[in-house]
Amino acid sequence: MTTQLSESPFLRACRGERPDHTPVWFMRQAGRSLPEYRALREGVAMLDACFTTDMVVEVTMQPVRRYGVDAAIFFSDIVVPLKAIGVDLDIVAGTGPVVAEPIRTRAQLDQLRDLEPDDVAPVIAAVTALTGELGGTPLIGFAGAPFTLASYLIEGRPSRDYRHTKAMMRTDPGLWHDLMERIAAVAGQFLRMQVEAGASAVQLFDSWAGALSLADYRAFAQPHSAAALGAVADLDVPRIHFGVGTGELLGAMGEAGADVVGVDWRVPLDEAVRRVGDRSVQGNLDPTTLFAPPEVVAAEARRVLDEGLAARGHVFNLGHGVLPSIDPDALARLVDVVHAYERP
Ligand code: 1CP
Repeated sequence: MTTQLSESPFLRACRGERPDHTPVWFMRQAGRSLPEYRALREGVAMLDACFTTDMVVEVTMQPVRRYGVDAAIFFSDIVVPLKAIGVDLDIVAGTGPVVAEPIRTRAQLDQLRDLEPDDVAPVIAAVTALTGELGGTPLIGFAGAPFTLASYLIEGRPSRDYRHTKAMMRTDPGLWHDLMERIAAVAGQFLRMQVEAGASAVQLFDSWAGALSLADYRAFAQPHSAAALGAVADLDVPRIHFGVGTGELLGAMGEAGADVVGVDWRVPLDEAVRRVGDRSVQGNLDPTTLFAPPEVVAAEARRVLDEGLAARGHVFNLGHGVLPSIDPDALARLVDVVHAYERP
């Protein structure tokens, strides 16, 4: 890793340092809200785009060029490694991931094999190409956490209540833990391949873990997230761990092996810091704030930055992803506000 990269504001903040400006990037910055993304994706299915090296490189670069964010998030999807090991699934426009035959039995679990480099060759080629193109800007690799991936595999599609997922968890804990172990292995393998190809940080997305109580999270999800994060523990890259509605889980998510805990907008960052202990935090502007006038966005962003001063390191982000209808100019202004912020 070059000095320019290892001393970048993003990696410094992940390590708990205070660079000259607070680094900022946005979950889902690459994608739907950008006209240049929509133009490129015209007539190309989401999963086809994810397996086309040139397209992955270009879509990952678009927000870096437009906004001057401090990190790039790799353009892919949490279901890509599952598709790559042969799970029959698609990403349906307007819905999200849909699995042809939801996984509910041990025989189906036994079909889930390890991820091999050849399965994701065009994906990993994009990581390599991006590392060159980005220069001193860090690339964040990512994977879905076992609980969130399991929710898609077991429900078969996005769910409101995760009834089949939780039913398996409670009625057949043996099957549940074996399935989670399998998924954690695949997620960990995917993270490791991205880092070995040049990604300089990783984020584990447990977007739907907030559906669990703290006790259930600790019993049924945390050990498997810890295993996925553990797969890159020896590679010396910061590990970010993020979920939505996970205020009560923040301490446990930190303990799973995160250097940085991602916080949604429901818990103020100074309170989040009390829950995660001696770790950096990432977040946490409510994405819908971006529909308000610029002066309101700026004031809310400064509040988040003020609250973030309680942390060892703070990476500015939204509390969840960019919504498709958010005006890109509002994001560009937000980056300027974060970069101009001076600590009191
Ligand atoms: O056709 C399209 O453009 C599909 C929209 C889309 C995009 C742009 C999907 C379908 N995925 C993505 C890219 C994506 N997904 C990225 C890279 C871009 C970036 O972040 O800038 C990442 C990191 C993800 C991760 C992802 N996929 C998560 C975790 C992050 C989160 O937002 O919570 C989840 C839960 C998914 C599943 C998924 N994929 C797509 C959709 C619409 C969904 C959510 C469906 C649901 O509500 O369950």
